[in-house]
Amino acid sequence: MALTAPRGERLNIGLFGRRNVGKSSLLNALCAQQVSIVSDTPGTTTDAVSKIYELIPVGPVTFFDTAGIDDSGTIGTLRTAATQKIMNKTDIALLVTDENGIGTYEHSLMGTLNTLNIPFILVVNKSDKANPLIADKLPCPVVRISAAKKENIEHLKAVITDIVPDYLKTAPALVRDLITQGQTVVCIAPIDSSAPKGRLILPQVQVIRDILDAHAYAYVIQNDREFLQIQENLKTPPALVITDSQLIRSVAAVVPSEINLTTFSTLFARYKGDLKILYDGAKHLQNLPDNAEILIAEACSHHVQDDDIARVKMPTLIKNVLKKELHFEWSAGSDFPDDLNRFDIVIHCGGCMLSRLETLRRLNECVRSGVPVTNFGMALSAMQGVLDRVIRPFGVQS
Ligand SMILES: Nc1nc2c(ncn2[C@@H]2O[C@H](COP(=O)(O)OP(=O)(O)OP(=O)(O)O)[C@@H](O)[C@H]2O)c(=O)[nH]1
Ligand SMILES: [Mg+2]
Repeated sequence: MALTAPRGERLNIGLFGRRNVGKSSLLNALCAQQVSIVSDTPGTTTDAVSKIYELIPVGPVTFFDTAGIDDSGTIGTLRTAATQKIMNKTDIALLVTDENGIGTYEHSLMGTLNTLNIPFILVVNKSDKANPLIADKLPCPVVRISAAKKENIEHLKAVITDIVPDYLKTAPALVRDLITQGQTVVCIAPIDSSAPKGRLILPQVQVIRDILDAHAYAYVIQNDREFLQIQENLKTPPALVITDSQLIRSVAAVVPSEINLTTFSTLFARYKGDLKILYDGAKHLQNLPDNAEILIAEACSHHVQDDDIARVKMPTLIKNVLKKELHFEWSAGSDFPDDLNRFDIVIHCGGCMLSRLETLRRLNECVRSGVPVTNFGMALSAMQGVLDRVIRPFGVQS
């Protein structure tokens, strides 16, 4: 099971703490294997070690054992930038300490983990040696273990399971919460040269399925002209119109303003990611300075077409609208840059190849690096002046 689970569904669990507290020993105890080198010389782990593991009862996880950091430091003096990078992609953190309990470093790290919105557990190791006094009021569960003697490891696994936040476990609805039984939804899916032969693309199929699950009626058409034609046939106006982002401008021009209108990308921004983060990112596009550095990130690598959205359409549109000197960089596949903070904004693809967890993790990485992030569809809407209209059905406030 562990090795067949989709990579994106694995939780990233990071082990952080001072040197020599027993992080590597804990990793070995959790995996019941000798994964990471243990020694009594402080600073044994210098580069982060990752280990894929089926952690029962948590599920598939990737552990990251990091280089220890000295007590004197705060997060600003992390011994290695690598540890910070690991933290940026951490879903759950184990803050490991030893018989010395918690001091300045642990308090500083707790503050950082809170700021970064990373759920964490304080793991007090070496309980076979001593049981240090730990303050009652900490913002996290406290688990005392002995990694060397493999004591209380099962309990720690149970606590890890408990702190997995709900938003990582369950996705919001795709569209069904926006409609009710018996209503009509118009879906606009252009069949152009970029459409796959003989079928619809997966996001369109998923939306139609969700409409059917809501026992509402899906009308599937190709463009704004067809919308005008079917409008005459409909006795009551549609509850919602969902269009491909590339047609949003012409569709917005013909759909009466009192009818809710959105795009497939916006639905997926909420379903797969975080609508608020992506909406804020899209609004930020207008504020980009001259010479802004823009990262266009795609989750898959594919053959680049002449009118490729990432390489051609998106940069051209943004340059035309903003009338500024802008610099673009591209990333593809799993190749998401570590040094995100050199960008002024990240524009990500819809992430149909990424799981929700993987998408959220990328958004978190941007937020944690202080970089606004949006997606292709919402950027297209923003650049065509219809961002607030496509957001309206969701009631998201800026
Ligand atoms: N008594 C006792 N010793 C432990 C325990 N866990 C680890 N140790 C010892 O503590 C020392 C450091 O363990 P490591 O696992 O290498 O510690 P680390 O946090 O990975 O250290 P760095 O990689 O240097 O940051 C080793 O000598 C371990 O044998 C424990 O539960 N009890
Ligand atoms: Mg180590």
